[in-house]
Amino acid sequence: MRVIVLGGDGFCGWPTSLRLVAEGHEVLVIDNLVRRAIADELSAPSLTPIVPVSERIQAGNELGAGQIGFRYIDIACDYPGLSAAFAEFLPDAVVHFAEQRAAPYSMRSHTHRRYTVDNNVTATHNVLSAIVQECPEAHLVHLGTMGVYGYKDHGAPIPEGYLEVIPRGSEFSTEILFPTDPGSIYHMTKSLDQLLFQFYAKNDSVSITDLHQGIVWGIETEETASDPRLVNRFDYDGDFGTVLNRFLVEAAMNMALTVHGSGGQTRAFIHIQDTVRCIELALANPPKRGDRVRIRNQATETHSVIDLARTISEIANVDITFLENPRAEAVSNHLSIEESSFVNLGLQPIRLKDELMHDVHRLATTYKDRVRREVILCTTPWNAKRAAAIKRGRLGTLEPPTPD
Ligand code: NAD
Ligand code: USQ
Repeated sequence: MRVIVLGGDGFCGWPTSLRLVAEGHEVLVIDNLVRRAIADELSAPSLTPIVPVSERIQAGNELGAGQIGFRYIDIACDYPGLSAAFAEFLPDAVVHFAEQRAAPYSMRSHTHRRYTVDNNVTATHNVLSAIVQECPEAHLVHLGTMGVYGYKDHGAPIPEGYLEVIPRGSEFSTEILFPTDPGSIYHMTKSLDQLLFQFYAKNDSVSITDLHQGIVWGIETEETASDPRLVNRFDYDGDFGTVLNRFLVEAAMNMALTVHGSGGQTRAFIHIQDTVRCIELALANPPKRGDRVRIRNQATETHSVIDLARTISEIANVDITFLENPRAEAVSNHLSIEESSFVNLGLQPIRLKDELMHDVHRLATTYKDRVRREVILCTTPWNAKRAAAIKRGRLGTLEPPTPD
């Protein structure tokens, strides 16, 4: 298959590109390297020493089976460049990772809010438009997020995209997109993406899979671990570090685990190796042109933040600290999702309990000296109320705070 990977220099995009090459596909990575630039802006480089993209690509080509190439294109700002790349490469499939993906970063300031919306929504629309213009047969696989649905209790598992409703007074049922209720500017852009997909699937019969992914954790995949030049990026700072990966680093550093609020927030998780596998499975099972958007929930486990903290605290013998939550989010929630789609296609999920200790050990032994403690705390309040709460805040207590 000929596959374009948009955002192929990032945390999920790089291991996916390598897996596709290892499987013998021809891959073109397109990236504007903005994630590397944002790491400089935040003075928070990847924990792992990632090499320049040209070296990565060279090493990727030594993997064997397939070929990998690279183009530097800003897919939100350079539509002519993007459509020319599509016209030249003529992909069978396009995998779209190229968005600003950190919720806290999207809530930093008006500049960051506007950047996130401009970048993500325009990027997605440009990709759809370029597919219609240059390669209408191509299958688009997009990385969406479980967080589009928000974290109120739904009373039933969140389905894979659609909800059956019978409008009052009607005798007929219909299926609508499961209602979104995003909790950050970033998550809102993923809700907006969904409407763009719905339109282009209907109007232009674009074949689209939208993967509603949970929080990705873990350090490496088979391919990224096979050569130091192929090492994946790993973020642990207050904006881009995600909760479980941050806890792994904190444990490796013998620091207390930073739980926001009481830790009752329940979220969906998936290991990076399973992310890569799910994308392979999605590519192998495209919806037919003319079908509605295929939405798959891409997560393998749900856990509350406090349960994760307790598990890691036990295995690594570190404390837990409860911090005033900078985010405006439910103090606690239940979360249940339908997740049969990928298991039915053959996914055998990696379980958190089996891998955690391996990752803590790997971080502690290999990368500990590169950790910058000053970037760990999450400091961006999501609204004025949260800013005030942090000012009068309770940092570093060892008992859970009482809910607001
Ligand atoms: P990342 O920031 O590591 O990678 C994104 C890549 O896209 C970066 O290399 C960046 O330079 C590139 N990019 C961004 N805007 C671009 C533009 N305008 N033009 C060209 N390249 C651009 O993020 P990630 O963790 O790899 O996430 C990839 C996707 O998966 C995102 O869409 C994210 O929303 C989704 N996702 C991630 C997670 C997670 O836990 N990491 C969970 C659920 C969903
Ligand atoms: N949290 C802590 N302590 C920390 C860091 C986070 O308690 O040190 C809490 C947060 O307050 C939040 C939860 O952990 O309640 C999850 O935070 P996160 O940063 O791990 O995840 P999130 O902001 O939701 O975003 C991440 C990715 C995003 C992806 C999303 C999937 O950055 O790209 O879309 O996970 S999901 O959450 O399913 O929407």
